[in-house]
Amino acid sequence: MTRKYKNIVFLTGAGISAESGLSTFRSEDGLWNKHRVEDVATIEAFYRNPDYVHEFYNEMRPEFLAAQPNPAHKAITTLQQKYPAKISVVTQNVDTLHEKAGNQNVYHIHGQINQIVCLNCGHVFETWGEVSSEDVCEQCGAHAMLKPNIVFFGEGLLCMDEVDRLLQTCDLFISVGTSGVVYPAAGFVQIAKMFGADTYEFNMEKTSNNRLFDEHIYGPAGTTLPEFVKKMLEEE
Ligand code: BV8
Repeated sequence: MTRKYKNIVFLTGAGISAESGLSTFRSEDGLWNKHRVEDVATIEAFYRNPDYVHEFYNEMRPEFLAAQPNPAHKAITTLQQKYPAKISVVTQNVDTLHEKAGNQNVYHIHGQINQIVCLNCGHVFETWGEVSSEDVCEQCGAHAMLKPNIVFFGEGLLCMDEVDRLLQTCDLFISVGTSGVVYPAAGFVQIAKMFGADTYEFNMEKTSNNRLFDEHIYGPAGTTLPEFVKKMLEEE
């Protein structure tokens, strides 16, 4: 790696939080093997049975609140503090481990588990507690209109205007811990590549997007990403 980068974009998935003890989605013991996606993570499921979906996220919140960032999250903070470039984190994760690690410029394109949105007025508020369809919106008072501020299948992504701009101006695109099966996030590497970025994939194994990356670094991100950042800073 000899190029001096000016605009770096990380795309992270559940794999970067695996070493913090949070389940991924599509591994053998993943979240989606315990629940049918269509029962908990689609907008139709939410309208069909809001309390079943609320319960799914109510149960997840305490674990997410207790989880601590691992060396992979912290390596991004180190790079942001020491490498002279604009470094952004586009995450599919709904946990707050990037923030807990001190990462800046974090964009949660699939939302956040500690945020609730009112479908009546659009007000977003934070809570780590339980939510049900009985609750009313603190802003407009609407009843039974609160939804986890999480992007379900069939819903548009958040922060996409900013993310599009980042992808079109980045010269280094680093994917960490995502299986590359959920769109449009899985297509971000193609946009970055089209605009001239070098592309790196950090994973435990080959992913469906494998051929779109210039470099592949296999192994647990808690080990491989700190090593990569150390090397980048040595060459700086
Ligand atoms: C949209 C919310 C339009 C819940 C999530 C047919 C073809 C193509 C696309 C589609 C299609 N039919 C429908 C679609 C679109 C659909 C989609 O992509 N479906 C796929 C499944 C076929 N996408 C959507 O619906 C999106 N919306 O398109 O809207 C639109 C536009 C405008 C207006 C209206 C509508 C919405 C997508 C978001 C869905 N919500 N989650 C929740 O998070 O609780 S997706 C869910 O998957 C999570 O958000 C998660 O972040 C995301 C991706 O999963 P990963 O993070 O990659 O996790 P996974 O377990 O899969 O992989 C972990 C990886 O880590 C593995 O590779 C593993 O090897 C690696 N790993 C593990 N440990 C480590 C590690 N790596 C390194 N170190 C380790 N230690």
